[in-house]
Amino acid sequence: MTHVLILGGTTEASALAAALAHAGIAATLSYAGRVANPRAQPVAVRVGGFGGVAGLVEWLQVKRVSHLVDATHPFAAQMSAHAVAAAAQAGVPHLALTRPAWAAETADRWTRVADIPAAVAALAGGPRRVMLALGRMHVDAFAAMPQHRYLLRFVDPPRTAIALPGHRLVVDRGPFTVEGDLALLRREAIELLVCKNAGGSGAQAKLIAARTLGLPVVMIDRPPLPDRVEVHDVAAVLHWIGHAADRGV
Ligand code: 3Y8
Ligand code: NAP
Repeated sequence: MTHVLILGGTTEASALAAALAHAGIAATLSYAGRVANPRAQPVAVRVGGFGGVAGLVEWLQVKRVSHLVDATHPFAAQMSAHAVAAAAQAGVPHLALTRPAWAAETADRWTRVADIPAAVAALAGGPRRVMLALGRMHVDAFAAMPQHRYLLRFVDPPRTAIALPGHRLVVDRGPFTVEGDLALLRREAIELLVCKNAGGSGAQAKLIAARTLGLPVVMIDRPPLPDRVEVHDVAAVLHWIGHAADRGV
């Protein structure tokens, strides 16, 4: 009996859920519970942490999961490490559905940095109008560079005060559009963009808009992820599920 667990929270996870629902393959999409109203899905949804690797192993066993697809965001490194470990312990086939990292094009003015602290350090210097397109989780680190005027974009209104003097906040969820992000960067007279190398299409609009406006970008490289088999499209996942089923898993 096939039951696919999708670790979600990305455009690709939603596309996979739609394909599995269309194919009539039983699936559950899992959210961490980070935002108030995660996108509705055409498959069963569960929300919240599993309780570490042990909790995920138990969930895989109790729910008789036949295939685990990690379709989380490339910066969800802890979830991805837990998924590899739990799948191995539970003997459940594991596949990652990811999107290739963005690569700078000739017109791009990227400064690549390794992580959030390096992105903060890259903002040393005189005051500028900076868009932090990082969501809510890492904003406080930028209080170390209070000289800038920051534009923030969150999925949900903040639950606590934002420790950044002189910030503007936009509450909006992607996927975003190039025209929408062009208008935003122009309206806010943004001079520098800080973002993660998420890859994919859902977060890419701001990069295309920055390129159009000739804006510099501080690009945060992805954290290290465990070794695993990765595919970049839904069709490859469906094939894997079909093929894995042939192996009687
Ligand atoms: C909860 C579930 C789908 C998935 C859509 C993608 C695209 C739109 C663009 C900017 C960058 C950012 C952020 C972003 C994008 C997609 C994708 C993506 C970036 C939702 C969602 C959940 C989250 C969690 C949220 C984080 C935050 C990051 C905002 C759903 C909407 C900045 C990542 O408030 C919080 O705690 C938010 C936390 C993790 C990063 C952060 O550090 O704050 N995503 N985003 C998932 C869960 O609970 O498990 O409602 O759809 C999903 C999406 N957000 O199905 O269409 O595929 O990446 N998400 C980044 O890429 O830098 C916004 O503003 O330009
Ligand atoms: P993370 O730091 O890698 O994971 C921290 C803990 O959150 C995990 O150990 C797990 O808790 C729980 N968790 C994470 N993703 C989960 C999921 N899909 N289902 C159930 N539990 C989950 O994760 P994160 O970076 O906070 O990302 C959380 C969610 O937001 C993920 O769904 C991710 O795809 C999505 N997202 C993240 C980003 C980003 O920039 N980080 C961007 C877009 C979307 P337990 O240990 O208790 O199991």
